[in-house]
Amino acid sequence: EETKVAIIGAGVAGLTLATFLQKSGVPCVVLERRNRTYVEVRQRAGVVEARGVEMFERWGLADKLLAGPVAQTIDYRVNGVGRIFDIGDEGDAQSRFCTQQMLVNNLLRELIDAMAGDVRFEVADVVITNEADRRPSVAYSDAGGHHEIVCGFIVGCDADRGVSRASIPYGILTRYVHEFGYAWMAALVEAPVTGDPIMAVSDHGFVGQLPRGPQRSRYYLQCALTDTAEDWPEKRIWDEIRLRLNDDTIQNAVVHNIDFVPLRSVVYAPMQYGNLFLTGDAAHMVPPASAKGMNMALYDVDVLAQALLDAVRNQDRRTLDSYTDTCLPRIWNYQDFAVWMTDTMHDAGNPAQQGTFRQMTARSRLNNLFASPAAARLHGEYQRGTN
Ligand code: RFL
Repeated sequence: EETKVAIIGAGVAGLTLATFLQKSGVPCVVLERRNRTYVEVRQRAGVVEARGVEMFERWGLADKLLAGPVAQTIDYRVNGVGRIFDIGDEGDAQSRFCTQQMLVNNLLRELIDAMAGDVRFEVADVVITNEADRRPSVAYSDAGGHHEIVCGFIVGCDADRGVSRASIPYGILTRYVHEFGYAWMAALVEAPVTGDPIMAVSDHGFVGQLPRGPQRSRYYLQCALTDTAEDWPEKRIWDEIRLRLNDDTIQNAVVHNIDFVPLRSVVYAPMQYGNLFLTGDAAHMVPPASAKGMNMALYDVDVLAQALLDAVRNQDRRTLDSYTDTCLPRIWNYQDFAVWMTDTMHDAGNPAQQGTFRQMTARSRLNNLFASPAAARLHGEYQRGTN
């Protein structure tokens, strides 16, 4: 069996790439280890930044894939006192509300149901062959047996624990990592965001509340790296939310699930080896405080899809060869933004975290967003993903 591009992983990166290629007439196959339902119900990010919206518009897919407008504001609170930051638009596209789950579902519908794209679920034992003197290929097994697909290019969209990055020989990649030393407890609850999305620092630690649909929101609470579900019974979740937001009027609501996310930043470089290319979480991760992980994955896909089109249509590999060099400067820029957001939101809160000196400088930094038009403008650019 043959195809042009074999894509490992049907997350947001793999499905977006496959949809762009399929729409452009480039044959591709997506291999996913989970079943379709699992992929459909996985919930994470909430907003496609303005740059991502512009990208989907350029590929002619924005209205098919993205939902409507979202608040272009963030309520930054310190010990319960909020100030509304306006992300602004400066004439470019506006970010749109579109949970990752909604985007993935729309991509699946568009790619599989509307365009007859080839996505194979529940595959196992994916083995990548990517050697200079052989045609690239991907072998896998499923309920029907063992299969091999010979291809021109392989794209690893299988996130941090996938097989793609692991297939690259030792010594080729450099891993750059920063551990923040704390985690987030993420709770999906049956209560909407009633005002603006909230990012709140307090003497008791960080709490954020972000929209996840008309009825739901996601609360994030700073916690210890060692915390487990046993440390967070429902009563404690709501007590801590009221305490950190300094708001006794918040009512308990249904908690659908909780998750623990260690805050960590990682970059692997280069993002390519031979005919294998890495995108999204397979190549880099940022802490969710930045709300950039999915958006950074979409950027990689935008660059790589165009480069693959050049290679397949025009036999011109130059943009493909410079894929890493094109992506890395922006990745480091948004890694820096993620560190800024994460440090500011946590240092400015609980002084036990980094000491009172760091608390005061972090609060000053946050204050600058409202005191300095230059600081506000840069922050708006990062939020929109346009710089
Ligand atoms: P995904 O979405 O994890 O998809 C990877 C896919 O690969 C499959 N896979 C394999 N398939 C075949 N063979 C194998 N050996 C395989 N190994 C893995 C997996 O089953 C899966 O289907 O990675 P991708 O496409 O790179 O997308 C990255 C984003 O999902 C991620 O960066 C974001 O979710 C990060 N993120 C957020 N990003 C934002 O832009 N804004 C946010 O507000 C935001 N909030 C979040 C987040 C991530 C979170 N978690 C769970 C870490 C909130 C949370 C809590």
